[in-house]
Amino acid sequence: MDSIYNTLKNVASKFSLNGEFIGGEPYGSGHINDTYAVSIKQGDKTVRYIFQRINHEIFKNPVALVENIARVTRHIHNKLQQTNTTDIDRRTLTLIPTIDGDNLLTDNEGLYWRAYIFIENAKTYDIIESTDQAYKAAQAFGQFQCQLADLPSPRLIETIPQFHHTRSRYDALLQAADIDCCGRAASAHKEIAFAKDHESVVDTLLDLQASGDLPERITHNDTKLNNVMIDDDTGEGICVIDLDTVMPGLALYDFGDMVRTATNTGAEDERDLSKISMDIDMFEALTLGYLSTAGSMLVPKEIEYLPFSGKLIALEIGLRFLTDYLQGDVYFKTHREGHNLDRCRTQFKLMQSIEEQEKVMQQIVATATDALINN
Ligand code: ADP
Ligand code: GN1
Ligand code: MG
Repeated sequence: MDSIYNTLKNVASKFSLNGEFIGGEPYGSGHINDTYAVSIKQGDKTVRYIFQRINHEIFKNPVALVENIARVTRHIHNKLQQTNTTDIDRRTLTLIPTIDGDNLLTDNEGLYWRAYIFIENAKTYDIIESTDQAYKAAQAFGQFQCQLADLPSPRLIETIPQFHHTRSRYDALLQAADIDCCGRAASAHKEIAFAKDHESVVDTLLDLQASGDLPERITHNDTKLNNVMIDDDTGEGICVIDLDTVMPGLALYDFGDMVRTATNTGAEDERDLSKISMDIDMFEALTLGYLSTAGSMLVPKEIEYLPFSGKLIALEIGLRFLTDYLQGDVYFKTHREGHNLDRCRTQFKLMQSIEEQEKVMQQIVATATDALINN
């Protein structure tokens, strides 16, 4: 038996799963944690669970992180119960406790594990397939923000401080380019120049937050399309997942990351940049879906900056991929040489495409907002 099998078997024995471990395999395409689908025989049924080894190089305080997730999922669970929802464990993540009653397991090697109920009959998508999917995903992320608007205090902990602080991301890039520890800056000189040319964008939302025009909310902060499960039968965005970065943030960071991932006509790591552009129909679907759930909660500046947010987040994630490339690929999982540079290039190409279409995007938001007010 291989070592993953033995590791998962050992980890499974520490969680309250009431059954016999059958096997497990790596699952999904996330860039940060190690995710596994694990099968457990319970009576005559085989039931799957998601096991995740939390990347503690990135998430420095896994105990507090899982406590955030427990609070958030409990809150949503209670809300769903109040509306007599029947399939609650498909509509919010459900942590499985360890046999000691904790939400987190520390194994013999000091690695951190958690387990979730597996949401069956639903999938995540790395690349969008239809405008309907964009609408439904945005609806789900908007609903998630609304569900958390009345989470009781205390404030959630910041699992990664300054996660969406675009100015800090920009400064980190300049520093990495300056130090050039891996001798890669020359191969990325065009991308570094692109970043410098767009410095004027990086403070926009931070300034609006500082002036009080944008409120702090509880946000997801990683609203990639593949962080919402889409129901196989109904196409509904049934459950928002990947809750490691749920913390105080701006609603626009969430909408921006939806735009970055759901409107891109190519893959995040596509090498043929002629395939990368912003699909305006997807943008319209995202706008309508998001406003259908979160619209009544948003303040005017949040609505006004919806088109801008996609451009900002494409730039910000591009800066992060580029920084990681220059630092030797120490943050994001990579699967080939130059992977992070390829990812950076798609983000910058996407940003350009958004800039070219910003006027139309603004019209779409204006029309959608009028419709919201008149309904
Ligand atoms: P990462 O932080 O590495 O992106 P995720 O939490 O997003 O990890 O999980 C990776 C993938 O595993 C998701 O894209 C999804 O396909 C799958 N997944 C995660 N949680 C569940 C779940 N509870 N049920 C079914 N699939 C899940
Ligand atoms: C990471 O975990 P995953 O793959 O959903 C990253 C996001 C980036 C994204 C880029 C904690 O998300 O911030 O936008 O990759 N998550 C973290 O694809 O850094
Ligand atoms: Mg994910």
